[in-house]
Amino acid sequence: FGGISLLAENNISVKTPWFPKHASELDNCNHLMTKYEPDLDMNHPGFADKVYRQRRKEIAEIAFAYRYGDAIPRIEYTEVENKTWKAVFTTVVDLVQKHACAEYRAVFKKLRDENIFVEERIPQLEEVSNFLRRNTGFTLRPAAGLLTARDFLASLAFRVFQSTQYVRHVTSPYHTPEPDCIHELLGHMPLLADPSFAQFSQEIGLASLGASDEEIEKLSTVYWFTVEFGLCKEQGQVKAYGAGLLSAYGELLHALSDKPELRPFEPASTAVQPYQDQEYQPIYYVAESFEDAKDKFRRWVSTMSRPFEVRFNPHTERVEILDSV
Ligand code: TIH
Ligand code: FE2
Repeated sequence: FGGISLLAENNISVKTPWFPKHASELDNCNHLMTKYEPDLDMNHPGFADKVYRQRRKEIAEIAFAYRYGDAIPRIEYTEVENKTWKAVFTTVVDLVQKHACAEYRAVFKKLRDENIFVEERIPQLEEVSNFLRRNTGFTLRPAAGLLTARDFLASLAFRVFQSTQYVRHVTSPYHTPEPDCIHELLGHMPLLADPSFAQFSQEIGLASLGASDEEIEKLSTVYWFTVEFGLCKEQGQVKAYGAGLLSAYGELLHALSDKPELRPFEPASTAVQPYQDQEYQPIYYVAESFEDAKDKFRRWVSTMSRPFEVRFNPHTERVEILDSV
């Protein structure tokens, strides 16, 4: 394959940070950022709630014990947890029709038709993982909380999405600053089952493997303004595709109001825009389409400094390293 040859692993420069080469090595990619944990953050709505914190610990243990190849353990969600889900789900059902992009709406309908998304109970990660597998080959792994950008992005390279399994505190159903399974399910799952979007997500992941710390920061910023908070055009209208918008009714309405600033998605400038993870975003980026976002992203990634290329082999679930010089 003209000019490109397979590189032995020990030929990678010693300066390249370690990265997983096989999906099983994602067992090592579970480092947490602790900034929004209910135990540590006094502003967390669960800070004073002992029962809530105990529940979070129980569910976190499942993620820590999880190993590649395991089925994702089932959680018996409590009545309160299911009630929180129902509150968010019923609002999202109404808003989606008007404000979500067509790709999201299509999969959302499929998830309802297959009885995976129902009002009364929180879907199990295992059933959603199986749904994704048959649509785009994505699968889920349980995560104990907010992961480091490097670990989280690395998993995307293998079409693996690390998903939290606990539920936000019942007193703040419509917005939480940390991810929870309602955000993962309503925000992320529909688009991970869309082929074009799944490809885009995986490419961000592939670009992150072995990247420098500065490049990881840029990639996670691009991820933030696209996968988490992206807007896109659809027949002259602006629609939401970002997961943080589709799981949080307050911010969705804010994003589509005349308050925030909207800018065209341009990876080079988007990647260096400081972002806001406590409150609503003051700035959103609008993509022309997923295909256009992918094209622009590819062109930008090709300007990055990594001295090798990577390619995912889905048959072996292995990342192959290609010398690009
Ligand atoms: N703010 C989102 C919600 O309330 O559903 C959750 C998050 C999005 C991005 C990071 S955390
Ligand atoms: Fe998210």
